[in-house]
Amino acid sequence: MSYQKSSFRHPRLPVNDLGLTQQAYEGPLSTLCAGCGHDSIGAAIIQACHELSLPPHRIAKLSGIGCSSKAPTYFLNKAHGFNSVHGRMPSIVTGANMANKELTYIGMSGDGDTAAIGMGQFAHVVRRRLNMLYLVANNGVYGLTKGQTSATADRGSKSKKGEDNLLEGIDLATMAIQLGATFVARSFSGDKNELVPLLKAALSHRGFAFIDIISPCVTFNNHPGSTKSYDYVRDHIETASVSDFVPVKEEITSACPVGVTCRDICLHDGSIIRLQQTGDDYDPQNRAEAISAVEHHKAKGEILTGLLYVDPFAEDLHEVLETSDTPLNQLNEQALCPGNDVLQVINDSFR
Ligand SMILES: Cc1ncc(C[n+]2csc(CCOP(=O)(O)OP(=O)(O)O)c2C)c(N)n1
Ligand code: SF4
Ligand SMILES: [Mg+2]
Repeated sequence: MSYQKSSFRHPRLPVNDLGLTQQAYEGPLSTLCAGCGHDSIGAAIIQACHELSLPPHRIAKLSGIGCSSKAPTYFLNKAHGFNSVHGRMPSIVTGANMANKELTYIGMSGDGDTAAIGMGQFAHVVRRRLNMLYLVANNGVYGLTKGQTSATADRGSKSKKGEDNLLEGIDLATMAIQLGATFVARSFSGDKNELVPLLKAALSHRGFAFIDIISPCVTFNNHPGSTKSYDYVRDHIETASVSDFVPVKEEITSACPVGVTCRDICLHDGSIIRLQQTGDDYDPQNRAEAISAVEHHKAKGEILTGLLYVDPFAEDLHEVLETSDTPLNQLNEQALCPGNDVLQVINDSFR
């Protein structure tokens, strides 16, 4: 169900390179609970896609089942959309991406959708390095089905009724790094300043980009004792590196602040991720270091956010499989059925 949203916007709203205001990237009014982190993620996606000047109709948003998977309804109204079965978004996005490599693919999932029923699918889409942005809106509960503890809930955190979670939580970010993701970050729905540049960098990355976004559920998991509440996350965040994203068209004008070390990582299209190193000299291009840094901070009760790992020049699945440059729906009959002579050559090659 969706309600009417006023279409009035200030006439002097800024436009992007396509001449579009942010309104062209919005969706209908959200029916999620007021204050749900998932809507803040939606707002960050709208801002990131607008600032990158992505044509909205060249984006495909896909999801599974859950409040998080319902959230794409409320952004990118003009994009292609597919709300799939619980935990099955990776299969659908793989099929769509293999058939048409020209769209920008955004998969939105939840911690239940990915870390439980969809875990097998998640592992393989990461391993295949599909060229997409995979987001998990991680609230530590099954929000849609009224707040059962999920597989990402931290050991020792308490449910709303006060029960201890006795089991170890799954860390999807370290898992994604281990499984071969080539861009991995963690962020917080309540920190747009960090999230928007990460989304822009992830959308510009060629290969499998994963962002684990802690996204509090205000209805079932925002109490004292929860480690996915707004208060807890704000008090325990440690940033690996503050990142800024400079698209290929723009000149880098911002100088590094005095006393801060900056590291620029150039992506395949020439755009740049600028990292301001904080206390530790964190190297996001070192897989082993990334995993141990996440574990090290977790052991101290901290949540490490920011860009955790990136391999800017990795191959994506299309390159590995040497797929057709032309989307399948644009191949003509001659290309699809080249005739008996070509068939004969192929058959001979197997003899
Ligand atoms: C095959 C199947 N099993 C179970 C369900 C019930 N179900 C719906 S959403 C959901 C969990 C959603 O949790 P999460 O992905 O974390 O999303 P959230 O609502 O927390 O954003 C479950 C178990 C279902 N819809 N389909
Ligand atoms: S139940 Fe939780 S996750 Fe679902 S919309 Fe409400 S606050 Fe968000
Ligand atoms: Mg959840």
